[in-house]
Amino acid sequence: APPAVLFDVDGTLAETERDGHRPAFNRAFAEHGVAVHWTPEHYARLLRVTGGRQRITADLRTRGVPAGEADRIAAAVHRTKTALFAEHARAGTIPARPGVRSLVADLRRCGVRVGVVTTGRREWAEPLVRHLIGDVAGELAVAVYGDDVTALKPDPQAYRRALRGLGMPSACVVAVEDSAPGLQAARAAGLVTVVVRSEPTAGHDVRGAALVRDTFDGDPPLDTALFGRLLA
Ligand code: XBP
Ligand code: MG
Repeated sequence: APPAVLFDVDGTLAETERDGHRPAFNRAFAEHGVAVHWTPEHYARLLRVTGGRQRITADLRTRGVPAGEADRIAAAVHRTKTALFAEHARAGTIPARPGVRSLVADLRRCGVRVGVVTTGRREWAEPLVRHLIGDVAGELAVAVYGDDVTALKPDPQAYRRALRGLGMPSACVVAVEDSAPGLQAARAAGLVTVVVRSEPTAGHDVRGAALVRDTFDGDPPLDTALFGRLLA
């Protein structure tokens, strides 16, 4: 069996984008009097830019807002978005993707260490992860957030940090991701990666994944034995 499995958060543990992040961005735009509203279709394209603040800046730039002003607006709007989504996450009402909890339970029963690697902000990600699969004070072996790194996914920095936290070489660890940038980050850190595609990442190029699924349920089941075979 693999000694550790590292899970991405957004799109992997939960479908956070559609009912979570996107409405929070839109509410934050409205609160700041910024005349921008992201539709699901537009937002799916914007997900190519990782990091919420960077995503806002990129969108404003395409609307002709000068760089300095775009950065300033993005910082303010993103602060509000982060607070709004953190409140949502703390309420504990965001469900895990079907099959996630049973996979994590199976891994733990077999002695596999479980961690999370996200480049989203700690302010919302920590409470969300706590409700879904626990925290580092309890059952999580390691947790890396966007605040812990200087370069977001697809940069491998967050995964390298998690490996240091685990004290394990990449050869003993499987990553679970839903997106192309996440897969690139994990692969660049040397990890065997399982991709379970989510709603907004259905069309992503995920070549290089050891296994690609559209759901956590399915045949053969994603379990400790299957993850172990991927490392063998
Ligand atoms: C998720 C993201 C994040 C969230 C927003 O990517 O791209 O930017 O959409 O989070 P991944 P913040 O699943 O690969 O981690 O607003 O906190 O940046
Ligand atoms: Mg993701």
